[in-house]
Amino acid sequence: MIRRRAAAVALAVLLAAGGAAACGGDEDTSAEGGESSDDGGLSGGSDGDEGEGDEGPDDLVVLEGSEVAVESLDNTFRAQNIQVAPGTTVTWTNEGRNEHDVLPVEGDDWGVEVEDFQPGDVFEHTFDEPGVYDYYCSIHGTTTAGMVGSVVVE
Ligand SMILES: [Cu+2]
Repeated sequence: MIRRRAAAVALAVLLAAGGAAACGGDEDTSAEGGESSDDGGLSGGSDGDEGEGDEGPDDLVVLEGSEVAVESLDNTFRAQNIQVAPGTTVTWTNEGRNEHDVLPVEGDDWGVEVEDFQPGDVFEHTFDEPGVYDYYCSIHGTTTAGMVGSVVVE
């Protein structure tokens, strides 16, 4: 969503400025509602530099709206696991300096190859059917580890 995107851009600017805090600043502020069961809320608020190590499948970010965004940055998808309503268009933007791809773990009816997902590139797909759509970047991950993500449509 807009705010999250802005935050990512700000982070990218920071990185471009030479900041070494590569994986930090994972703001959860765009997660709708007050159900921050995993986090207990952003305590501190000191420009959090927590790293993003343990975003598991439990860390499902519910995104509302007909169009939602996922960033591909520093070899992670952010947010990694999202939940959207059927008919939602999910947009992946390569915000970092590395090339990536977005490949479904099952099937091949959506996704983007590396040549079309260079830094600055955008890929979007509309998910009409309810289901769990796991995906990964074959350059920085496998189907089960590394640069992986999922879209839960329900
Ligand atoms: Cu990648």
